[in-house]
Formats: sequence, C-alpha cells, structure tokens
Amino acid sequence: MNSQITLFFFFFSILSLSQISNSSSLLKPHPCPILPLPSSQQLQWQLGSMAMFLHFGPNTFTDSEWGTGKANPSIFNPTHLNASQWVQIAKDSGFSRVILTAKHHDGFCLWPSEYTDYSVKSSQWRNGAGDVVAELASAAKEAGIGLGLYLSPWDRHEQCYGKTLEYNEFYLSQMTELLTKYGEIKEVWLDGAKGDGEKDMEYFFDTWFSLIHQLQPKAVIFSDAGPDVRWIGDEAGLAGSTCWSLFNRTNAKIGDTEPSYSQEGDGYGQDWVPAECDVSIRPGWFWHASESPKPAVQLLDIYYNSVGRNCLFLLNVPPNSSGLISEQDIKVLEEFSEMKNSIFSNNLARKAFVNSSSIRGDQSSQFGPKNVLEEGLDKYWAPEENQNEWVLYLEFKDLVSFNVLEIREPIHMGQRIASFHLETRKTGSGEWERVVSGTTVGNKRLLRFLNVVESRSLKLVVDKARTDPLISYLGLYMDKFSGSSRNTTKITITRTLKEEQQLHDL
Ligand code: FUL
Repeated sequence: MNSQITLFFFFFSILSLSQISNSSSLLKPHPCPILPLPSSQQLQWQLGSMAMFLHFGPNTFTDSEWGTGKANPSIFNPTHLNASQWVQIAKDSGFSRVILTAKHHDGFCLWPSEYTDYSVKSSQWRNGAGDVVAELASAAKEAGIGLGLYLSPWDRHEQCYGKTLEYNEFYLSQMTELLTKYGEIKEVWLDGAKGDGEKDMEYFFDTWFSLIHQLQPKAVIFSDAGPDVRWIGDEAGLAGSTCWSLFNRTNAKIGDTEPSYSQEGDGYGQDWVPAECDVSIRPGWFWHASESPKPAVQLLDIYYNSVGRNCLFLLNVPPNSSGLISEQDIKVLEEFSEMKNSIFSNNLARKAFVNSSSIRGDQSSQFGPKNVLEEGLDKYWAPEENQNEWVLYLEFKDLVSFNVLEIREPIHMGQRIASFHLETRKTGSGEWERVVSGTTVGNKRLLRFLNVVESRSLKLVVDKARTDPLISYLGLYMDKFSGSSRNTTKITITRTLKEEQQLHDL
C-alpha cells in the first residue's frame, strides 16, 4: 500500500468512527424537492426504462407503411397470431410495457369497434370474431407487463374525417371503447402525423386528454408535446446529449415541433414532460419480408442514447404476416439483452470506498455518500447546504478498469444537475485530470469513453445544478461490445466519445 492510500484509509476510519459516535435517533428531514416534479405515473413510466412498440395491421399484409384505408379487410389474416409470444419476448428482453397500433393511419381497427366496420370483425381472422387488443391485454396482464395503445388521429378510411365536430366525436367514442373494455391501460399514444394535402381539421386535444385521464388515471399520454410524455423529435431513438425532463408544453405544438427543443427539453421549463425515443428494429415500422433487423450492437447504441440520456427507449418490433415476431428479430433481441446484462450487472464502483465533500446533516449517515452504491430512489447522497463544491470521491484498493460511467438523480425530488465531470488521479504525479464531462443527468446518464480508464482514485464533481444536487446511484462498467471499446489501450486519462456529437452512427 503506498502512503497516499494508507492516509486515505486512516482518514476514512476516523470519519466513520465520528459518524457513529454522533449519530442521533432523529432523522434529518429530506431536502425540499424542486419543481416541477413527476407524477406517480410518469415516475413509473420512467423507471420502466424500455417499452416495445408493435406495429401491426393490414399494412403487414400489403407491404406498405401508410395504408390508404382502402385495403380489403379480408387481407388481414394472421393465421398463427399469438399475443403471448409477443409479450413473452418483450418481457424476456427487459421491456416493461407493450404498445400496440390499435388503429394506424389506414383506420383499420384491431378491435371490433362498434363505430366502424373497418376492423377485425370484417376480416377472415378467427372468422371475424377475433380481437387483437383483447388478446394482447390478457397476455400482458398474465405476464405482469403494462399495456399501451396507439389510436391514430389521422384516419384515411373514416368518411367523417375532415368534419371537425363529427370526427372528434367519432375519435373519442373509439378512445372510450379502448379505455373501458380492456382493463388497465398504462399509456395512450397519439401524434399529429398526416400526409401532405390531406383533409384539414382541428383535433380537440384538450378534451381528448381530459377524457383519457378521467377514464384511465394511471395512464401517461404521449404526443409530440405531452401532456405527460413528449416525443423526442426524431425516429432514430436519439436524445440530445443535454436532455431535461423540464419542458414548456405551450412551446410545442402537436404535429409541428421544433426537433432541438424536443431533444433537449428546457432547463427553465415549468412542466415535467420527459421524452420517449421511438425507433424501429427494422427500417420500416411495419413488417416487410424484404427487411432485416438492425444488429444488436446498434440497439445497444440506441440504449445509451435514450435510456442513458434520461429517456425511455420505445423499440418497435413488428409482428409478421403469420402474426408472430420473426426469429431474426428474436435473435437480435436476445443478443441485445445479453450484452446489456453483461455490461450493467457488474458495477465496479461497488468495490470503492466512497466519500464526499460534505453530507447533509453533517455527521448523519442518512444522506451519506455510500448511498450511491445502492439501487433505489429513496437513498441518495445529499451534500450539506451552502457548499462551494459538490464532490464524490471513490478510492479503490486495486486498479479498476472501466469505460462507462453511470449517474442517476432521485428524480422524484426534481431534476437538478446541469453539468458534471469525472476526474482521475494520475498514478505517478498524483495530479487530478479530467476524464469526461457531461451536462444533464436525470433518471439515468450513461457516458461511454473512447478508451478504457484505469485508476485507483476518482472524483465526480457536480459543476452546476439548479439547487443542491442529489445523487442516487453511481456505476462504473466495462463495455466490451460497443464499437468504441475495441480499442483497449490502457491509459490513465481519456477523452469522451464525442460527447457533444451524436453517438448513433458509431
Ligand atoms: C408516425 C407514423 O406516421 C408512422 O407510421 C409510425 O407509426 C410512427 C411511430 O409514428 O407518426
């Protein structure tokens, strides 16, 4: 053991002893949360990390993406449809909910709506007696994962589309069917997508949102502009490297959003509207025989750029024309979850002795820095108030090698951190040098480095925060799969993997 390390252990033992002798039975109150805060359904949505999108309908059989609404319903005949297979794959791959296109732009309903004949009841499937929404709802319930439904506002089949009052009534009646007949719905998904030159009309969004919340109070509503969850602004699954859950709903219009505002959110926003990153495993949203899934390593990249940037990853895995998720896609999903599990199941920071520049309540261990090594929102490190620095120190007995940093904020207390950096101490000179810098953290921030870092002493510094920062988790991992990690040159100081650039084209 060199002298610096001996000194550290001495300091650490004295500190622990003084913490024990001064401990009192009364708890120091938690710091005040900073507005805006997530609702309980937004919190549950975010902690779910990943959802699986299921685009399915006549387009699956006609090899199209935007159906005209004129396809004969008899073409819908998925002879092997098995919603339990979809749900099992979603569950095994770590998805917390499934979201089905109950109605896409072609207007065809995957449930037997009583407001149109353009639905499964006019198809050959199950002799017109089938209900895809019901089968999925029951499979999801049995597996214990959440259900979400996409009801496209743009309807290319329905005759009254374009007549504002009539169509709003029609849409709300269909929405009511979906939200009253299939048990608990966790997410309602809608957007402003519409082809150029299509009939113009007004959607009564405020009425829609009020009715949805009335019928399904535990559901979050997704759209370009919330109210509960916002679209990230692209269909590549890519969030901004700065990504606030704070947002001003009034600054965004459904169907006409400014991509950079959606991707980054708004550090001065008044509303809590976190982002969902939607992307398809294949080039199209619907299944096409000629298309293949993306490689697993690309899904891993998207995971870093969505979940690792404070968002939810919504991955579309479209069932094929037999009504099943294709073997090719299953294989990719299996590889993706193996990679993810192998990287994130081993938090190397657990071997560290953790210390901090200060602790809320001074000697109290209730808000102590060791909390960052335990999962869960309720335990976090909180610094003492009015400090001029916010630092977490990590000391290791042996050298630790890693190329991924994870930080989490206890978001039920609001999103606070605006910038941070990680430093490592050089073995020879003992000087501190910067390894990586980042801006927002939120629910989860993951940063990959170009090269592997080897170190015994680290410090995480919060440079800027809206108020005293709180940290609920800190992770260090070795990622051997991402393109960036093939370079295993050992260095004590490294640079970011183009942190300020977008990572998706690795
Ligand atoms: C878009 C739609 O136009 C696409 O077809 C797809 O459903 C995607 C998820 O949303 O708005």
